[in-house]
Amino acid sequence: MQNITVLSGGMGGARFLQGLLHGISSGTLPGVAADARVTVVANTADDLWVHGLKVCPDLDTVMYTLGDGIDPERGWGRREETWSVRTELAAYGVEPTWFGLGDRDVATHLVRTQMLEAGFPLSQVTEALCRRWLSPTYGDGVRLLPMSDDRVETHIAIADPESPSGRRVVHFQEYWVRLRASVPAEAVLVVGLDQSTPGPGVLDALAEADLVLLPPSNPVVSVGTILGVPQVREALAATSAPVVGLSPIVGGSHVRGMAEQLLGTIGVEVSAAGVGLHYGARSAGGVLDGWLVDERDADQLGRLHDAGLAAAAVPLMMTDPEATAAMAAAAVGLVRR
Ligand code: FO1
Repeated sequence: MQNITVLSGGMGGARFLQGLLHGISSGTLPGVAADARVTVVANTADDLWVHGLKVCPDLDTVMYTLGDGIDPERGWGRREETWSVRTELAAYGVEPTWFGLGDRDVATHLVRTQMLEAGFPLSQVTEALCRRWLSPTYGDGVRLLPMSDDRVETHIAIADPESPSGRRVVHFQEYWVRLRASVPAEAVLVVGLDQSTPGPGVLDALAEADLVLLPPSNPVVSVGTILGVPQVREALAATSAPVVGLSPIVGGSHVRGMAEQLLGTIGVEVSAAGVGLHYGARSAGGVLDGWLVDERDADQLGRLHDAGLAAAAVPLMMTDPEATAAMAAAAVGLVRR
């Protein structure tokens, strides 16, 4: 198995990629060559223009995590970070103060914003940033592709008694960072998604893959948005590669983030089987061939098998790269011909 394509959000996807790459380099993935290449197709709908800078949280979390620049506790932004710019902006009373940019992180956004304003597409900007963060460690073994070069942004409709419609819409980052997903999301609106085109290399990465993996990223606002880019679903349905996902819901709730809230919003059962059935079996018009659930959810395997999915129950806690590599090995093993 030479080419593995991963559809990734931020923290969950980045942590899974760490384990996948650990498994590849240590030769513990059945049938996967030690020089297998990984292409990451990352969600860009969490992106935000703030203080005149383009911030791409999921791209940066993958890039910093694989480049060992991530702050391991936060799961986003840089390790050994300082916050002088954030403090100075707040001293000027400049909003939003609820979204913090670290000083080191600001340099990434300055480089990205300058390149975008010079006319480079996000895919080429990302490639340039990855020459610093990924190439020294992985050479051309890892590629990070934005799902699209077009502007796509997730917004959330929340209740607002003051407004005539009884609702108002906030950017996903405000919903998550300022509101901590503490109020019901009445609707998820991904602005620009229907008009977006897959970024350069994305459709080829799906068509030429020997394996496609859906890590335990948010099935609504991360993997869900990638699947919503026109032509991506069709490419998944058409690829000769097996497609395997890992459940982000364990024991009925998300491990981290706000998947629970958003699954409810789109009417999907908050369970390991619920998400697997939501993605659906390729044999029934969905996108999956296999689905891994945590051991605690083994009682849900029957529903998945009935839906035409290969399924197994394995430990799904990404506690360290070895544990995560075992999850990746289980995913490969599930569909190995
Ligand atoms: N998350 C927070 O909880 N608070 C922040 O102030 C914050 C700032 C931030 C800046 C850059 C960046 O790349 C990510 C940042 N995040 C912050 C995390 C971000 O909300 C998440 O990484 C994703 O968007 C959700 O998956």
